[in-house]
This record gives sequence, C-alpha cells and structure tokens, in this order.
Amino acid sequence: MYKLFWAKSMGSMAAEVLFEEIGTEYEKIAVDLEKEENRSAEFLAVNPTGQIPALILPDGTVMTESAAMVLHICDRHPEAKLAPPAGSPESARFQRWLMFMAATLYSTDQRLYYADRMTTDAAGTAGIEAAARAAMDRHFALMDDALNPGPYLLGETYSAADVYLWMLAKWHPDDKQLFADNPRIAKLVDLVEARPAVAKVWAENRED
Ligand SMILES: N[C@@H](CCC(=O)N[C@@H](CS)C(=O)NCC(=O)O)C(=O)O
Repeated sequence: MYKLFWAKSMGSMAAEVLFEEIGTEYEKIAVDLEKEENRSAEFLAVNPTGQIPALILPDGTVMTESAAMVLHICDRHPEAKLAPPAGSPESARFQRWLMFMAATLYSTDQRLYYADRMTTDAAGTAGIEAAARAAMDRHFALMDDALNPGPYLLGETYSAADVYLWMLAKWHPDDKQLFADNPRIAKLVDLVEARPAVAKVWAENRED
C-alpha cells in the first residue's frame, strides 16, 4: 500500500487526488508542520527536508517532490489515463506544464508564504512577499493562456496536470482576484472540483 505523509491543504493533495481517481489503497500519515520540532524522527528519516509531501511506495521506495510523484503514480496506473502515453506530443505538453508549475508557481508560493526564509534581513520580507505576488500573477496568467482552448491543459482531456494546477489555485491568497484575472483557471477549478475524487479530497483538506 502507498503511504503518503500528509498535512491539511498542502502539497500532498495532488497525490491524494490521484489515488482517489485511480481507486487504489493508500494510508495517510499526518505530519504536524506547525513547528520544526514537531516532525517525528520517522518522518525526518523519510524526508530529511521535513517537507510535505513524502511518499513510500508499496515496494518501500521513498519518493519526495510532488511533481515526481504525479509522474510516477500516472506511470504505475496507466489504466486510469491520467497522463498521455510517454513520448506523445500530448505527453510533451503535459510534462512541460507540470514542470513549469512545480518549478515556478510552487516556488513562488514558498517565497510568499515563507518570505522569512528567503532573506537574512528581517526587514526585507515585505519586499519579497510583494515580488512573489507579482510573479504569481504573471505565472498564473501564463497558465490561463495554456488553458486555451481548454477547458483542460490537454484540451478536452482531463489529466493529472489539471489536478496540480487546481492544487496551486487553492493556495492563491485571493481566489476572487485569481478567477477574475484568469477566467479559464476559474472554469478549470470548477470542472476539477466537480469530480467526486477531488470533492472528497478537498472536503478532507479544506480549512474552513
Ligand atoms: N519541491 C517540494 C516542495 C514541498 C513543500 O514546499 N512543501 C510545503 C507544504 S506545501 C512544506 O512542507 N512546508 C513546510 C516547511 O517547509 O516547513 C515538492 O514539490 O514536493
């Protein structure tokens, strides 16, 4: 069985949705991210960075990195058709946007939410947060363009890349602004959230 180190509303949501879509068994192991000292030795042995998500595969292999998990889960469960066939033009598009989101949008979130880690100047965090917000707007605008013609990143075909974009959209600090500026993302979020697997995961992750 998969073992997913998990925290509410964090980067574990992508893998969690995929497991639900596939209908495979997985165990969630909750991690308290509030304070560094709350990380258990068991968790730190799996992921020394102390970050979520971490995943132990059924054969005991450890994975970190949310996008790598998405690729691996899709590879292991081709029958679920959550990613296009390897080597196809659709796969190039799928991997392009998945990697863009993981490398740019996710790290923009980190700059916004962990600005104190990005500088040794305690007075400098406001500037980092402002720059991260501006970058976030630019990156989501690129994703909105990528959804043309849509409604999914692969056109008419839903894929795990849409799940990843949904997760990032849920972390946006102002979803009204996000959706007003990016109507295709607004539509995608509605479509993705209408899926029973996603609705179930979101019900278990939402804070309010
Ligand atoms: N590159 C990693 C980033 C993981 C990450 O930043 N996780 C956040 C939660 S979404 C985390 O664990 N934050 C707590 C911390 O860094 O202390 C991935 O894609 O899995």
